[in-house]
Amino acid sequence: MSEFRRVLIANRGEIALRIARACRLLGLEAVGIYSEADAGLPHLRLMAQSVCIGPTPASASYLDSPRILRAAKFLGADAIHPGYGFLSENANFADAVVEAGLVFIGPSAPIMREMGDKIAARCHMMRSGVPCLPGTEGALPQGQGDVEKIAARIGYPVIIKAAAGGGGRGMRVVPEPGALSAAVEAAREEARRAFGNSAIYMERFLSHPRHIEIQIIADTQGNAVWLGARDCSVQRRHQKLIEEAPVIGINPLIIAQLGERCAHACREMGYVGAGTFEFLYENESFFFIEMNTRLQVEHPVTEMTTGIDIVETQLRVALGQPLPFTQADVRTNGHAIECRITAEDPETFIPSPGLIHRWRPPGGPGVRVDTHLYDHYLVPPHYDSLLAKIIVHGRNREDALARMRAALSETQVDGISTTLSLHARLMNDPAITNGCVDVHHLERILGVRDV
Ligand code: MV4
Repeated sequence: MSEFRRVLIANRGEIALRIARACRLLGLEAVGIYSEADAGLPHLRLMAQSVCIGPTPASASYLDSPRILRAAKFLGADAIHPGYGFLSENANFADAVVEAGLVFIGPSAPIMREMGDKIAARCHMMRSGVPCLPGTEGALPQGQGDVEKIAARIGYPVIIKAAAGGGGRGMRVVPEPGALSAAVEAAREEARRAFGNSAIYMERFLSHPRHIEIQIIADTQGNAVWLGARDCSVQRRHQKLIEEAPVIGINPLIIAQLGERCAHACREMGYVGAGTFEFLYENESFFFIEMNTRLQVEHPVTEMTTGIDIVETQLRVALGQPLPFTQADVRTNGHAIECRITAEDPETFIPSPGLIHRWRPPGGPGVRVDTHLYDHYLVPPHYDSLLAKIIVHGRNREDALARMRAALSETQVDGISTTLSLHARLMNDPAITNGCVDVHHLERILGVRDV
């Protein structure tokens, strides 16, 4: 029923290569698509076959669902892996894939749709026993009096978020009652314009949280396990720069309890595939904010600490195989850190596409590089600026930091600006080396404000 042999990888860059490798590992054929800007990329050599699906803009290529489905038919694919970004969390795409008689490598479309609606996701988690912030039960009602009562019950400061938002889009902090009605009206209007859905909700605002997330994976037999937690607090404008596993400075028993609740929620909803529960952590408490129904950029730190190949496991569960491990088999070993090297100015973060004359990746014990780069690679200006993920694993956090410093100092990207030098600086930042920074730390040390 869910058997497949040929997987269309509906993505580009490092993650397309990562998924192609996992396909090969399992004896599956990977087939690829590329836009005009990406013609001739070497990762396509790992594909049994690939086709150009359209012009450079993502809207006419990597985001064009009908074109991707036509390419899948043409290439004889019987499954589609969406990677991250692009169509990976688009429930209508997942529906269309299944409608076309193909396997979508991810959870079912209804679950994607429910988790994509941040109000529905929050309500679902409250019912499942996953801790949530004090806030609205469902959508914020229309009446001004009701809204004021709700905010007073939650307690100021509050934050207003769009149901169709997520990832930091469409949020508004309200510090005191006098600012409430204007913020609610503005948030509704903005949500309607940006997402075509004016539904908004309200939560207690946390001013200095850490961003902690739990990786889960589940099969079609009703097994779900959590694979540890990651700390992704080092970010700027909702773009993560550094991620690590395990999480330090929080009682592992509390994290295990949280992980169990996430796995339980997955069993309850019949979740299949990889997923991530995102939490804010402040004053010794965890609060659910969002669930991601896709493979994430930072999955390697979990792979390095658990020894589990998450992409291989995604393919296995999509094939209908049971998880090849139980919760008791999952142990975390040592410490892993990932630095995202992007084609951006290390101070202004202005994108810096262009020709890379020379690419010298780092190596050595405990060093992994996930990248699609090669000498003379031309970074196109049209897509996200991720060039390479440098991931290190060490016996402990100190050891991992030392390995990352060495790996960064060895890495060479000539021809364009990259964030390599910023990462080298961050690996010597006392707050980061001590650990436990909050989500505003990076902007604080860079001297700018977000939110
Ligand atoms: C919050 C918050 C404080 N309080 N919610 C931003 C991304 C989106 N996933 C949720 N976000 C936040 N939600 C409450 N109730 C602060 C943030 C936030 C943030 C969260 C995670 C990682 C980085 C962040 C940067 C700024 C704000």
